[in-house]
Amino acid sequence: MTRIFSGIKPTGHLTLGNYLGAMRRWAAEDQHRADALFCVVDLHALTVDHDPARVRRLSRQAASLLLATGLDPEVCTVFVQSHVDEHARLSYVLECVATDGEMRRMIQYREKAARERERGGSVRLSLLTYPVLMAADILAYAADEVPVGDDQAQHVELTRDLAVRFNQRYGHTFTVPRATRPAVAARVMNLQDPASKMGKSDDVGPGIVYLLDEPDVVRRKVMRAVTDSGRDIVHDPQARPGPANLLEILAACTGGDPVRLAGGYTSYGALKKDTAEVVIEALRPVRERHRELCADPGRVDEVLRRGAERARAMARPTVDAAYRAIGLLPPL
Ligand code: AQP
Repeated sequence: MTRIFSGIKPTGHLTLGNYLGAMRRWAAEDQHRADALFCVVDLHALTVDHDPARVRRLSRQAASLLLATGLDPEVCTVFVQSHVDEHARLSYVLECVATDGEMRRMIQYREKAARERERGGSVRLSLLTYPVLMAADILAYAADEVPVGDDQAQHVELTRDLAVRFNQRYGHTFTVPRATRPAVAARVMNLQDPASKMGKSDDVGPGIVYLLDEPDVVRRKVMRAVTDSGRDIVHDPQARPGPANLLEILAACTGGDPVRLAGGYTSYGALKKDTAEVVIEALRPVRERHRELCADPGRVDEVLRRGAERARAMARPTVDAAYRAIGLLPPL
């Protein structure tokens, strides 16, 4: 059976980008067609300046939201990365296969490191090595597929390279995974700055729709989205990123095609109004289920406890095999 792994980083409140680019597909399709694992990758949240209490809080919230989007713990495995030691164990071994040049070429590293430096902060070493830990997350489970948004495609490519290199040098150990992306909304853009991705750790609040935003907040944010002075409405992400972003969001929420949808509008006002309403409807059940789960925290704890147990049992044989293959003496 196909094995799927994907994760979500508790670095901020989850956004419409996370939902349309990744989470929605995990719940609607991936968990039903494969042996799927979904992980709150909390170790990755330590790669930038962080508040420990906030990371803990956001990790719980991310786990609840994963369940609220429809992941069924009877069907798939939902867990927290730091609860399974195999991720960190394998990451070190993969660091012995990766090169520092490879790490420095990663776009997310370059962008985030530049942002940290601009703020006058220092860049954590873990930010540089984060893609190796992500490779470990994936390879530990022998995942065949990694459903992600566009921004993570380069990291999955690196994971493939590391798996192939390890297998060639030390003998076949890892499954070589491939990234899968959604047909639309693979990169939801910031509504106030459609040249930038809608990222959860960005500070530009009005351009980011959060999964737990109240309907009137969603409506206000979408109605204020930056468009352009063009008269016609077309889907052209390069030349017309603002309208294209709205069309992608509308298409993702309605199952339509952004190019065809563009033909049905003659004003930005109508496009924004329809987009706001479909987003509100798409998020409504998620917010409702999340509220129910908040009232029953023991349920989420139990899901995460069982998930970690299952994940540990799946990861251990592969990680042990990697330790043996690379030349480490098994425990005596
Ligand atoms: N704007 C987006 N459009 C489409 N997909 C997106 N994803 C994130 N933002 C968008 C996808 O969501 C999954 C989980 O993302 P992550 O938690 O690993 O964080 P990220 O990719 O680094 O995205 P963020 O939300 O922007 O986090 P920060 O700001 O903390 O770096 C992934 O599959 C991602 O592709």
